[in-house]
Amino acid sequence: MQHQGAAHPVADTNAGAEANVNAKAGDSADVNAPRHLYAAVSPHLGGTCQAQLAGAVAQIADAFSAQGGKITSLAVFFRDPGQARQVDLLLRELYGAGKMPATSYIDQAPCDERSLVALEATGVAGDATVEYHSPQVTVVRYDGVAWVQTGHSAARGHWHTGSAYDRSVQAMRQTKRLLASVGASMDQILRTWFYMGGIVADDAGGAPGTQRYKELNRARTDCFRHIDFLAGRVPGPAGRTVYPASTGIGMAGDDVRLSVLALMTDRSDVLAVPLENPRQVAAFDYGQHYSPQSPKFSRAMAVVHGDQATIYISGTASITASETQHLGDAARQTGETLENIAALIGEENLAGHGLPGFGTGLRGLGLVRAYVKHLEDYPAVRAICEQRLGGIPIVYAIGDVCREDLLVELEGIAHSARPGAPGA
Ligand code: 3EB
Repeated sequence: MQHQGAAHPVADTNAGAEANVNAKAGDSADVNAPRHLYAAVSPHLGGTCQAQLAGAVAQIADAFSAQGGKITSLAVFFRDPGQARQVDLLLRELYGAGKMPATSYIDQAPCDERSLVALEATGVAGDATVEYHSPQVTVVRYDGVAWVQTGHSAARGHWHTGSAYDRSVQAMRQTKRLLASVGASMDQILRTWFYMGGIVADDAGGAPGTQRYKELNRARTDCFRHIDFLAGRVPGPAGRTVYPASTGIGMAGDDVRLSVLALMTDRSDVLAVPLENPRQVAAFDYGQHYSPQSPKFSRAMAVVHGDQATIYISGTASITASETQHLGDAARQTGETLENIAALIGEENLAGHGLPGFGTGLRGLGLVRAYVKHLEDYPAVRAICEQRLGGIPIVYAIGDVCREDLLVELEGIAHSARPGAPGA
């Protein structure tokens, strides 16, 4: 029987926020088996950015502790990026020394116009230990596996100068340092999030006529050229193309930021399998007209541990083959995007990638993030997501998708278990 980890929406509460919480995976008889927790909060009761933030942080803490869990990462979406410093200080105060999760600062306005800030959080419950190394690195350990999540510094870095290419390289170097601080390395990355101000604009700091996103792709291609991602963990013939799952998305301002998730383990039975979408051309094979150096990412990354799989789904849009579908129609683009995700994580595709039994459907999703290009499309995008995905945690934020004609992009995390697994 097809199966996915139980979803337990446990909190939808007071405080004027939609704290939407989900526990996924580890759906075994063992109550101590590690479980992934997800939450999204978009406060709407007024007050200052700080007040909304404090309320949302408290709600996430309550919801996760009700599951016996702890927070492992936080993504903060700002209406006013000028608030980043204050928000960072407040978060340090709220969490306390040595207890702040890896935090990403994303200069994208929440779609709900009442929200000055929106939060997305991941957590873990059960037999897992959480190490809060710094506000930029959390390590989660269970079953001999360490998951490393990195975030950003809230300080507008003085090093943030120069071209889009240089900034992209700097973001990758910074990530390399953060990973090294906990003994991890770039080749252990399975998921990247690239946030770029002015992503579809010309690069003022670079050669005339170069688009910033294309410069990001050039920098990523140069940096990734020498990295043998997830070597030894990917089944199949050696030398195949392996890139992390990814999101590449616009934000306000002109910064370039990178968050990553990496996997450290000595266990040889933990597999990482990059997934391509049967409905789409691989992004790394996109034509030159799209970007001279193609975007180096996989459509998803499935991490298989025992009978469980966690599938990190890249930013996905209304593209089939390599063409945008439904020009100008955000509702139909959302539907097409969900079809793409369903095909990507479906049994046929997983079996085609050597993972029979690990397929799931939209019901397997534990967390989704929706990037909407134009605020006016938010009601339609949200209606379709809620209709197809139910009450799972979703943050909706305004983000420029890196092709002019794409109006919406969705990413997420899905969980599945092979039938016959204990408790499946
Ligand atoms: C697409 O399918 C949409 O540059 O890392 C999606 C996910 C997109 C990741 C990236 C870009 C990236 O091509 C754009």
